[in-house]
Amino acid sequence: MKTLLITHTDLDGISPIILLNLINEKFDYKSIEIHDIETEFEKLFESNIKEYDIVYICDLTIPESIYDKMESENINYYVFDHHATHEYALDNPRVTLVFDYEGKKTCATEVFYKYLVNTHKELDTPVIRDYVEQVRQLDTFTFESDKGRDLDIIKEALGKKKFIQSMGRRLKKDGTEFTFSAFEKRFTKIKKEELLRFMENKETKMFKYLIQGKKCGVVFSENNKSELGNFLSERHPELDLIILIDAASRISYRTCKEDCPVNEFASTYGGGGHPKASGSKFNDDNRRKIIEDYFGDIKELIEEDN
Ligand SMILES: [Mn+2]
Repeated sequence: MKTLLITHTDLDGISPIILLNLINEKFDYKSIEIHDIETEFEKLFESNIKEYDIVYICDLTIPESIYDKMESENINYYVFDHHATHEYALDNPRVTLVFDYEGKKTCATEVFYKYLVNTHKELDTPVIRDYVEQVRQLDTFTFESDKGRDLDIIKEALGKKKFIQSMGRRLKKDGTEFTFSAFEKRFTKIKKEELLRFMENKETKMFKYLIQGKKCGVVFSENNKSELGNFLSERHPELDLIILIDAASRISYRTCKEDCPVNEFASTYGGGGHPKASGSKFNDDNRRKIIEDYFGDIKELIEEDN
């Protein structure tokens, strides 16, 4: 049987790969960015997606046009997700979309884990359960300890491939919980201190604007956007939300407030996401405007074919 897993690139997207490895099934995977979903699926339709007996899709909100295409091409797909923007697919029997389990916000890894564990009891160990819980805490920003954050730091440091290998090995171990090595503990402590200095510095460079009647803190950042957005929102209760501009890629919206759903705010700009964490595109036209505004009377060079 040929299996393909299509998933997101963050910890919640990578972890389904680790879980699938644990059941020793052979499979291919593709981890893709949200803004690349359409082009990546386009490529898959053009190449070999039809060769797979089963296609799992995790942690990605799939546009309706791709659902239509998968149906018409008779793809045997199963989707596992937790994004509110995906709500329109709730009635699709191939889609397992869960926002919370008994009031506790969930993540794609947990939704997929619950599916796998039904038929693979070997995944039902304290170490794997704890790992999934740490991914959930990180992805939903509902921390009970720092372990989820530490996992993400280690993922960033190791890179995707090595992280998948390393976690795969240790999730097979016995124990009462998921644990870090002494080195990892020291390493994550230093990285968290570094992160705090970074966020405090960004705080001093935050602009404040009234946008759509909301009090917004606006910062430029390419890194640590979730941590930074949450940090600034907590430190500035006078603000409704934090806007993080990553000019090379996208705009993120974060809040820790219950009464200011940033996915609604983001939808005005063609974006979406969760009530407390959303994003919208920042495209080449937006970037050109910055260049033109700054440098004034300029002319873009168009490459010519010779
Ligand atoms: Mn997720």
